[in-house]
Amino acid sequence: MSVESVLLVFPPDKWGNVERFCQPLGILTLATILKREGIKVTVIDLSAEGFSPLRMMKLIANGDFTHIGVTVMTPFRRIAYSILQIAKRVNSNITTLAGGPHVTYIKEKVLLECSYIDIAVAGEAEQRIVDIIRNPEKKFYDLGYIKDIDALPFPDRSFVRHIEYNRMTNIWIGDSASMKWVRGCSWRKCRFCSRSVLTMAHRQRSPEKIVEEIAIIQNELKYKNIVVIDDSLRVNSKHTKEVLRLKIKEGLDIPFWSLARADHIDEEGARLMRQAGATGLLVGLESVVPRMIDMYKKISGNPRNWSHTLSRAFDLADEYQLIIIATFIVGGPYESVEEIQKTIDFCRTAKIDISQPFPFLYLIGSDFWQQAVSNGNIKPDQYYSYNDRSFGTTELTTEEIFDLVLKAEFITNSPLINPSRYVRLIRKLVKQKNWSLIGQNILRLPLIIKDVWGQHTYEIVPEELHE
Ligand code: B12
Repeated sequence: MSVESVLLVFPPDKWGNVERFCQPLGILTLATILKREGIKVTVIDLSAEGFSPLRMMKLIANGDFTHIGVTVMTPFRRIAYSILQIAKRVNSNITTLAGGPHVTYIKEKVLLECSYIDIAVAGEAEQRIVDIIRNPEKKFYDLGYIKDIDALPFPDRSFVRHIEYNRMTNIWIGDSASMKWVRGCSWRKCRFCSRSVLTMAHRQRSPEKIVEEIAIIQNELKYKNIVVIDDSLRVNSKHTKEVLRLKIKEGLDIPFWSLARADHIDEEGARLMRQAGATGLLVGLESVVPRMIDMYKKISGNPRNWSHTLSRAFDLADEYQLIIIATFIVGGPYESVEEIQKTIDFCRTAKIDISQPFPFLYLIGSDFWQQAVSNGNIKPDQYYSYNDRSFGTTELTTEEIFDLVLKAEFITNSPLINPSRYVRLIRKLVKQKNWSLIGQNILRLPLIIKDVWGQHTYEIVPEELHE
C-alpha cells in the first residue's frame, strides 16, 4: 500500500437528503483504478447516505486521508465546495480535488469560484487519475474524453454494496446496479440539452464486455435490477440488438430500465428488449407541437411526423409490455400556454404509463443557454436557470411555469382522470410476471399517489431558481 489515502465523495442535492436511484459510476470507476494501483480509497455517496455536515466532518477527522475529491454538479456546486472547505478546516494539508460536469463546463474558472480546490479536473479522468494523485503537475487538467471505453475496468461496486439503490422517486424498482453501455449520445443536437458538451462523443462498449459485466452484476453481486444510465439507448441499432441477443443467449434474465428516444424504437428492438428482460423505458417527448420540436432540434425528419413517431413507439411498447415513462418540457423559449396544453392533451391520452413534465431550464453547455447569454437574456453566470418572463423569452413567470408543471402532472397521471392508464400499467407488469414490482409498489401506493397528487419534486428555494 502506498502512502496516499483518497476519499472520493458524490455530493447530495441537500445535506441530509437521501436519493437511492443510481450508483455514482464516475467516482466508482476512478476508485477502482486507484485501488488497483495499490492506493487506499474510500467512496462516500453522500446523496444516498444522507449525512449531516457534522458527520462528514467527523468522518474526515477520523480518517487518514491525504486527498479528498468531489464530483461537482452545477446546481449543487456549493455543497461540493463546502465538503472541500470542511476538509481544509479539518486538515489544511489534505489535497482537494474537484471534477465532474461543472468543472468540465466552466473549466479552470472553477478555481475562482472555490478557493478550497487544489486541483481541478475537466473531462474523463480514468487514464490520468493515478498520475494526478501521485505526481500532480498543475492546478488544472483538461482531459477531454476517452476513446476506447472497453479498456476501462468495470466499476467496483463493493464500495457501495452496503447501500440498496432501489427507488425511482417513490417507485420501488428493486436492489439495482447502475451501468453504462455507451458514453455520449448519438444524436447530440437537442438545443435544450447540455450533455453533448459534457460527454463529447458517442462511444460504444463491445457487447461482450457489456454482457460480461451484466453477468457479474446478476450472478456474483446478486443485484435484482439494472438501471442503464446511458444518455440514450438506440433500441433500433445493431449494437443494442447484439447486446440484447447476447444477454438472452447467456440466460441473463436480470430486468433493466433505460433511457431511449422514440425515433430509435423499432419492432425488432422492442421485441428483443422484452425478451432480454427490459422493464421499461424513459422517453423524452419534449413537445408534440411541430414548431417547438423543430426549434428544439429534437429530430432530423419532418417535425409534423413527431406525434406519429411517438404514438408508434408507445404502441410497440404496449405490444411488448414495456413500461413507458415519458418526460416533456413545460415553458420552453417562446412556448405559448396553448402549445403547452397541446402536449398535455397528447400525454393524457397517449399509451404512456407515467408522464413527467419538467420546467424548461437554461443549462450551461446547451445551445439555448449559449444563445440566451449572447442575446443578453440571462447573465453568463446564470448556469442553471428556470425560464422567466423577465428574460424576455417566455410570457410566463417561473412560478406560473411551475404551476403548469403541477397541473400537467395531475392531469396526465391522476388515476381519477386516467383510470385506463393504470389498468394498462398493471396489465404490462402482470404480463412481465414482475410480481415483486407489483407487490412492493402496492404497499407504497399512498406515497406514489401523494406524488401524483401534485407534491412538487422540486424543493427549490426562490434564490436557487435563476443561478
Ligand atoms: C446517471 C445520472 C444521474 C443519476 C445518478 C447521479 C450519480 N450518482 O452519478 C441521478 C438520476 C441520481 C441524477 C441526478 C441528477 N442529475 Co444527473 N446525470 C446522470 C447522467 C445521465 C450520467 C452520469 C454518469 O454516471 N456518467 C458516467 C460517469 C463515468 O461519468 P461522470 O459521472 O461524468 O464522471 C467522470 C468525470 O466527470 C470525472 N469525474 C467525476 N467526478 C469526479 C471527481 C474527481 C475528483 C475527479 C478528478 C474527476 C471526476 O471522471 C469521471 C470518470 O471519467 C449524466 C449525463 C451524463 N451523460 O453524464 C446526468 C447529469 C450529470 N445530471 C445532471 C443533473 C442536473 C442532475 C440533477 C440535478 C437533476 C435534477 N434536476 O434533479 C440530479 C442531481 C443529483 C444529486 N446530486 O442529487 C446534469 C449535470 C449538469 C451540470 N451542469 O452539472 C447531467 C450532466 C445531465 C444534464 N442535464 O446535462 N443524475
